Amino acid sequence: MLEKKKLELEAKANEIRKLTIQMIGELGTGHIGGALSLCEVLSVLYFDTLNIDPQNAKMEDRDRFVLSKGHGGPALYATLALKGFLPMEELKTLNRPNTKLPSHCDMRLTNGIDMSTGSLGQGFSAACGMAVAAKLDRKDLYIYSVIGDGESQEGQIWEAAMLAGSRQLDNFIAFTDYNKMQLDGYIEQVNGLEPLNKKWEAFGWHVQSVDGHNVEQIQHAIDNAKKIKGKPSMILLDTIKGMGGYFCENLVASHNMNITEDMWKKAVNLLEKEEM
Ligand SMILES: Cc1ncc(C[n+]2csc(CCOP(=O)(O)OP(=O)(O)O)c2C)c(N)n1
Ligand SMILES: [Mg+2]
Repeated sequence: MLEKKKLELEAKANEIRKLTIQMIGELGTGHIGGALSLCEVLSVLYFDTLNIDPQNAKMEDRDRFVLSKGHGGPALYATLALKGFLPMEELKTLNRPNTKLPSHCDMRLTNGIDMSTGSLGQGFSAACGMAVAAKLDRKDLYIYSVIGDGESQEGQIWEAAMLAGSRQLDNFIAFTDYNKMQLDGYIEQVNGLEPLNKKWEAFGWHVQSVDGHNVEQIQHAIDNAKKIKGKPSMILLDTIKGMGGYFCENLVASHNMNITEDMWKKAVNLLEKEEM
């Protein structure tokens, strides 16, 4: 990756992170931990990978992105605003009455959202169906989806995984936000996933593991995935829940927490200082 591109994607990830902290902070509560672990993958997808057009959000042959862990919505809204799908001012309406930006993604409300999600496991199955449909229609496009590690404890994930492997959906590229925590505990204590790479491989997937906060590694893994024929791809993102928020980083309680004005403003200031 060119140095210029890398710096651009890192800067976008930082913008997404700061906006996410501000949005949830202004609201005073929300799923901050699982939103902040997504910033780098969203930056790479929206500012490098996806064939999408903010002027034509429903373009028929666009790539699709499904945030299956729908509670990460705020980070995706920040990304969509930076990309031009939403006015920036709209971010202030997060999860307020009559908003178009509910805490969990809703395709009926938000420009640029391809699937309503929040009931864990369902988004990934819908994404798998989109990949089947694209194959049947002989469309030259990719379906991307992010699932959570806690979400991977849902049986429905593995039904879709089995179908994608069996149908050899090489147009389907998925990521696991492997932040080692779910709603109220550590993944390994609640219901361990390891060896996760071998499980995906056994379901017929091509698997890669990368640092989920390194834009270069994520982009490289997507490039590799696109070269694989006859298999869907899983990219395991080694991430930190609450990444970049001084009050929530690597904290189980960051799943859904209350945030004061002091907390979010200090967090944004600290991130701005790091940029200098
Ligand atoms: C079917 C279903 N069961 C339970 C929940 C409640 N829930 C919301 S988020 C969450 C934990 C998800 O953990 P993970 O996928 O690891 O998310 P992250 O760590 O990225 O926030 C749970 C159990 C839900 N949304 N859907
Ligand atoms: Mg998790």
